[in-house]
Amino acid sequence: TDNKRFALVGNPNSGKTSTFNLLTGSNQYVGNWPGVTVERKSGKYAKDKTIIIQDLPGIYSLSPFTPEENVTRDYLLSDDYDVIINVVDATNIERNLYLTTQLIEIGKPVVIALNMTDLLIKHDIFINTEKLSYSLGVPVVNISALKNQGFEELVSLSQKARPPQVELHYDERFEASLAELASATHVSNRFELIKVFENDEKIIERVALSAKQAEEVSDIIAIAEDIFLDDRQSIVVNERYQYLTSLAAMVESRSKGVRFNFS
Ligand code: GDP
Ligand code: K
Ligand code: MG
Repeated sequence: TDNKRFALVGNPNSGKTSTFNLLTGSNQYVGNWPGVTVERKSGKYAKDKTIIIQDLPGIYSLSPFTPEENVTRDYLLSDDYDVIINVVDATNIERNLYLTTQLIEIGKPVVIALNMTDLLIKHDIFINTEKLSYSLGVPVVNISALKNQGFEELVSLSQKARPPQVELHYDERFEASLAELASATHVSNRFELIKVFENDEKIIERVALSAKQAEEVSDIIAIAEDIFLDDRQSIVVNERYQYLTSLAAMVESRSKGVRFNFS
């Protein structure tokens, strides 16, 4: 079909519902996700009914721990959509982009809707969206769901979005482990590779490692845990935070805050 399917994803309180309501108007369908009591909302773009928008539960991470994370993750790993629209609270990018790193690793087209931009002046925050877009390899659009600004550009960029143009690069030692995991297995998708590193049971089941591969994976990760003096899940969390700390320092300046090294 000619339909384009957008998946709306973001942290709780990033403005997803406001964004969904503005895009869909009264063209909304409310139900439940199968098997869980998590509300499911989808709709059509008010100005173009060939665009289908799926709202997803607000989450901080694509871990398999909460029903919301599970619903969002299963959906994002399916073929039921074309583009991820990641709603990000512009007043809190370092925290919000933690989820973004994972969304980008899935490998499907991602567009960042930088929301709450109406608050930036008041909060004395400046964000260089071009640098942010370049660093993450995905388009970034300034929006304000409060003021209904930026939505036409958001839709138009989302319609032509391509898969992420760069691979987020972590610490060399971690990258070396991931490269070893990739060559010891048939897993090449970045999201799956990192989840295998984390020992994510569902993903390991999904990629169906052979017994021999699973053994090699265990060895590679045991070595990494020795080198990092940390456990596999914490290693990944720390890698993401380190990446985001330096990204935020590069793209954001807060005149009353802690960062002065904006260039
Ligand atoms: P959700 O949890 O991601 O669905 O977020 P909501 O859409 O419910 O928004 C959370 C809160 O932020 C609500 O009080 C909204 O009115 C407010 N909000 C959403 N978008 C904006 C925005 O662009 N600017 C401002 N100032 N507030 C917003
Ligand atoms: K949310
Ligand atoms: Mg909501």
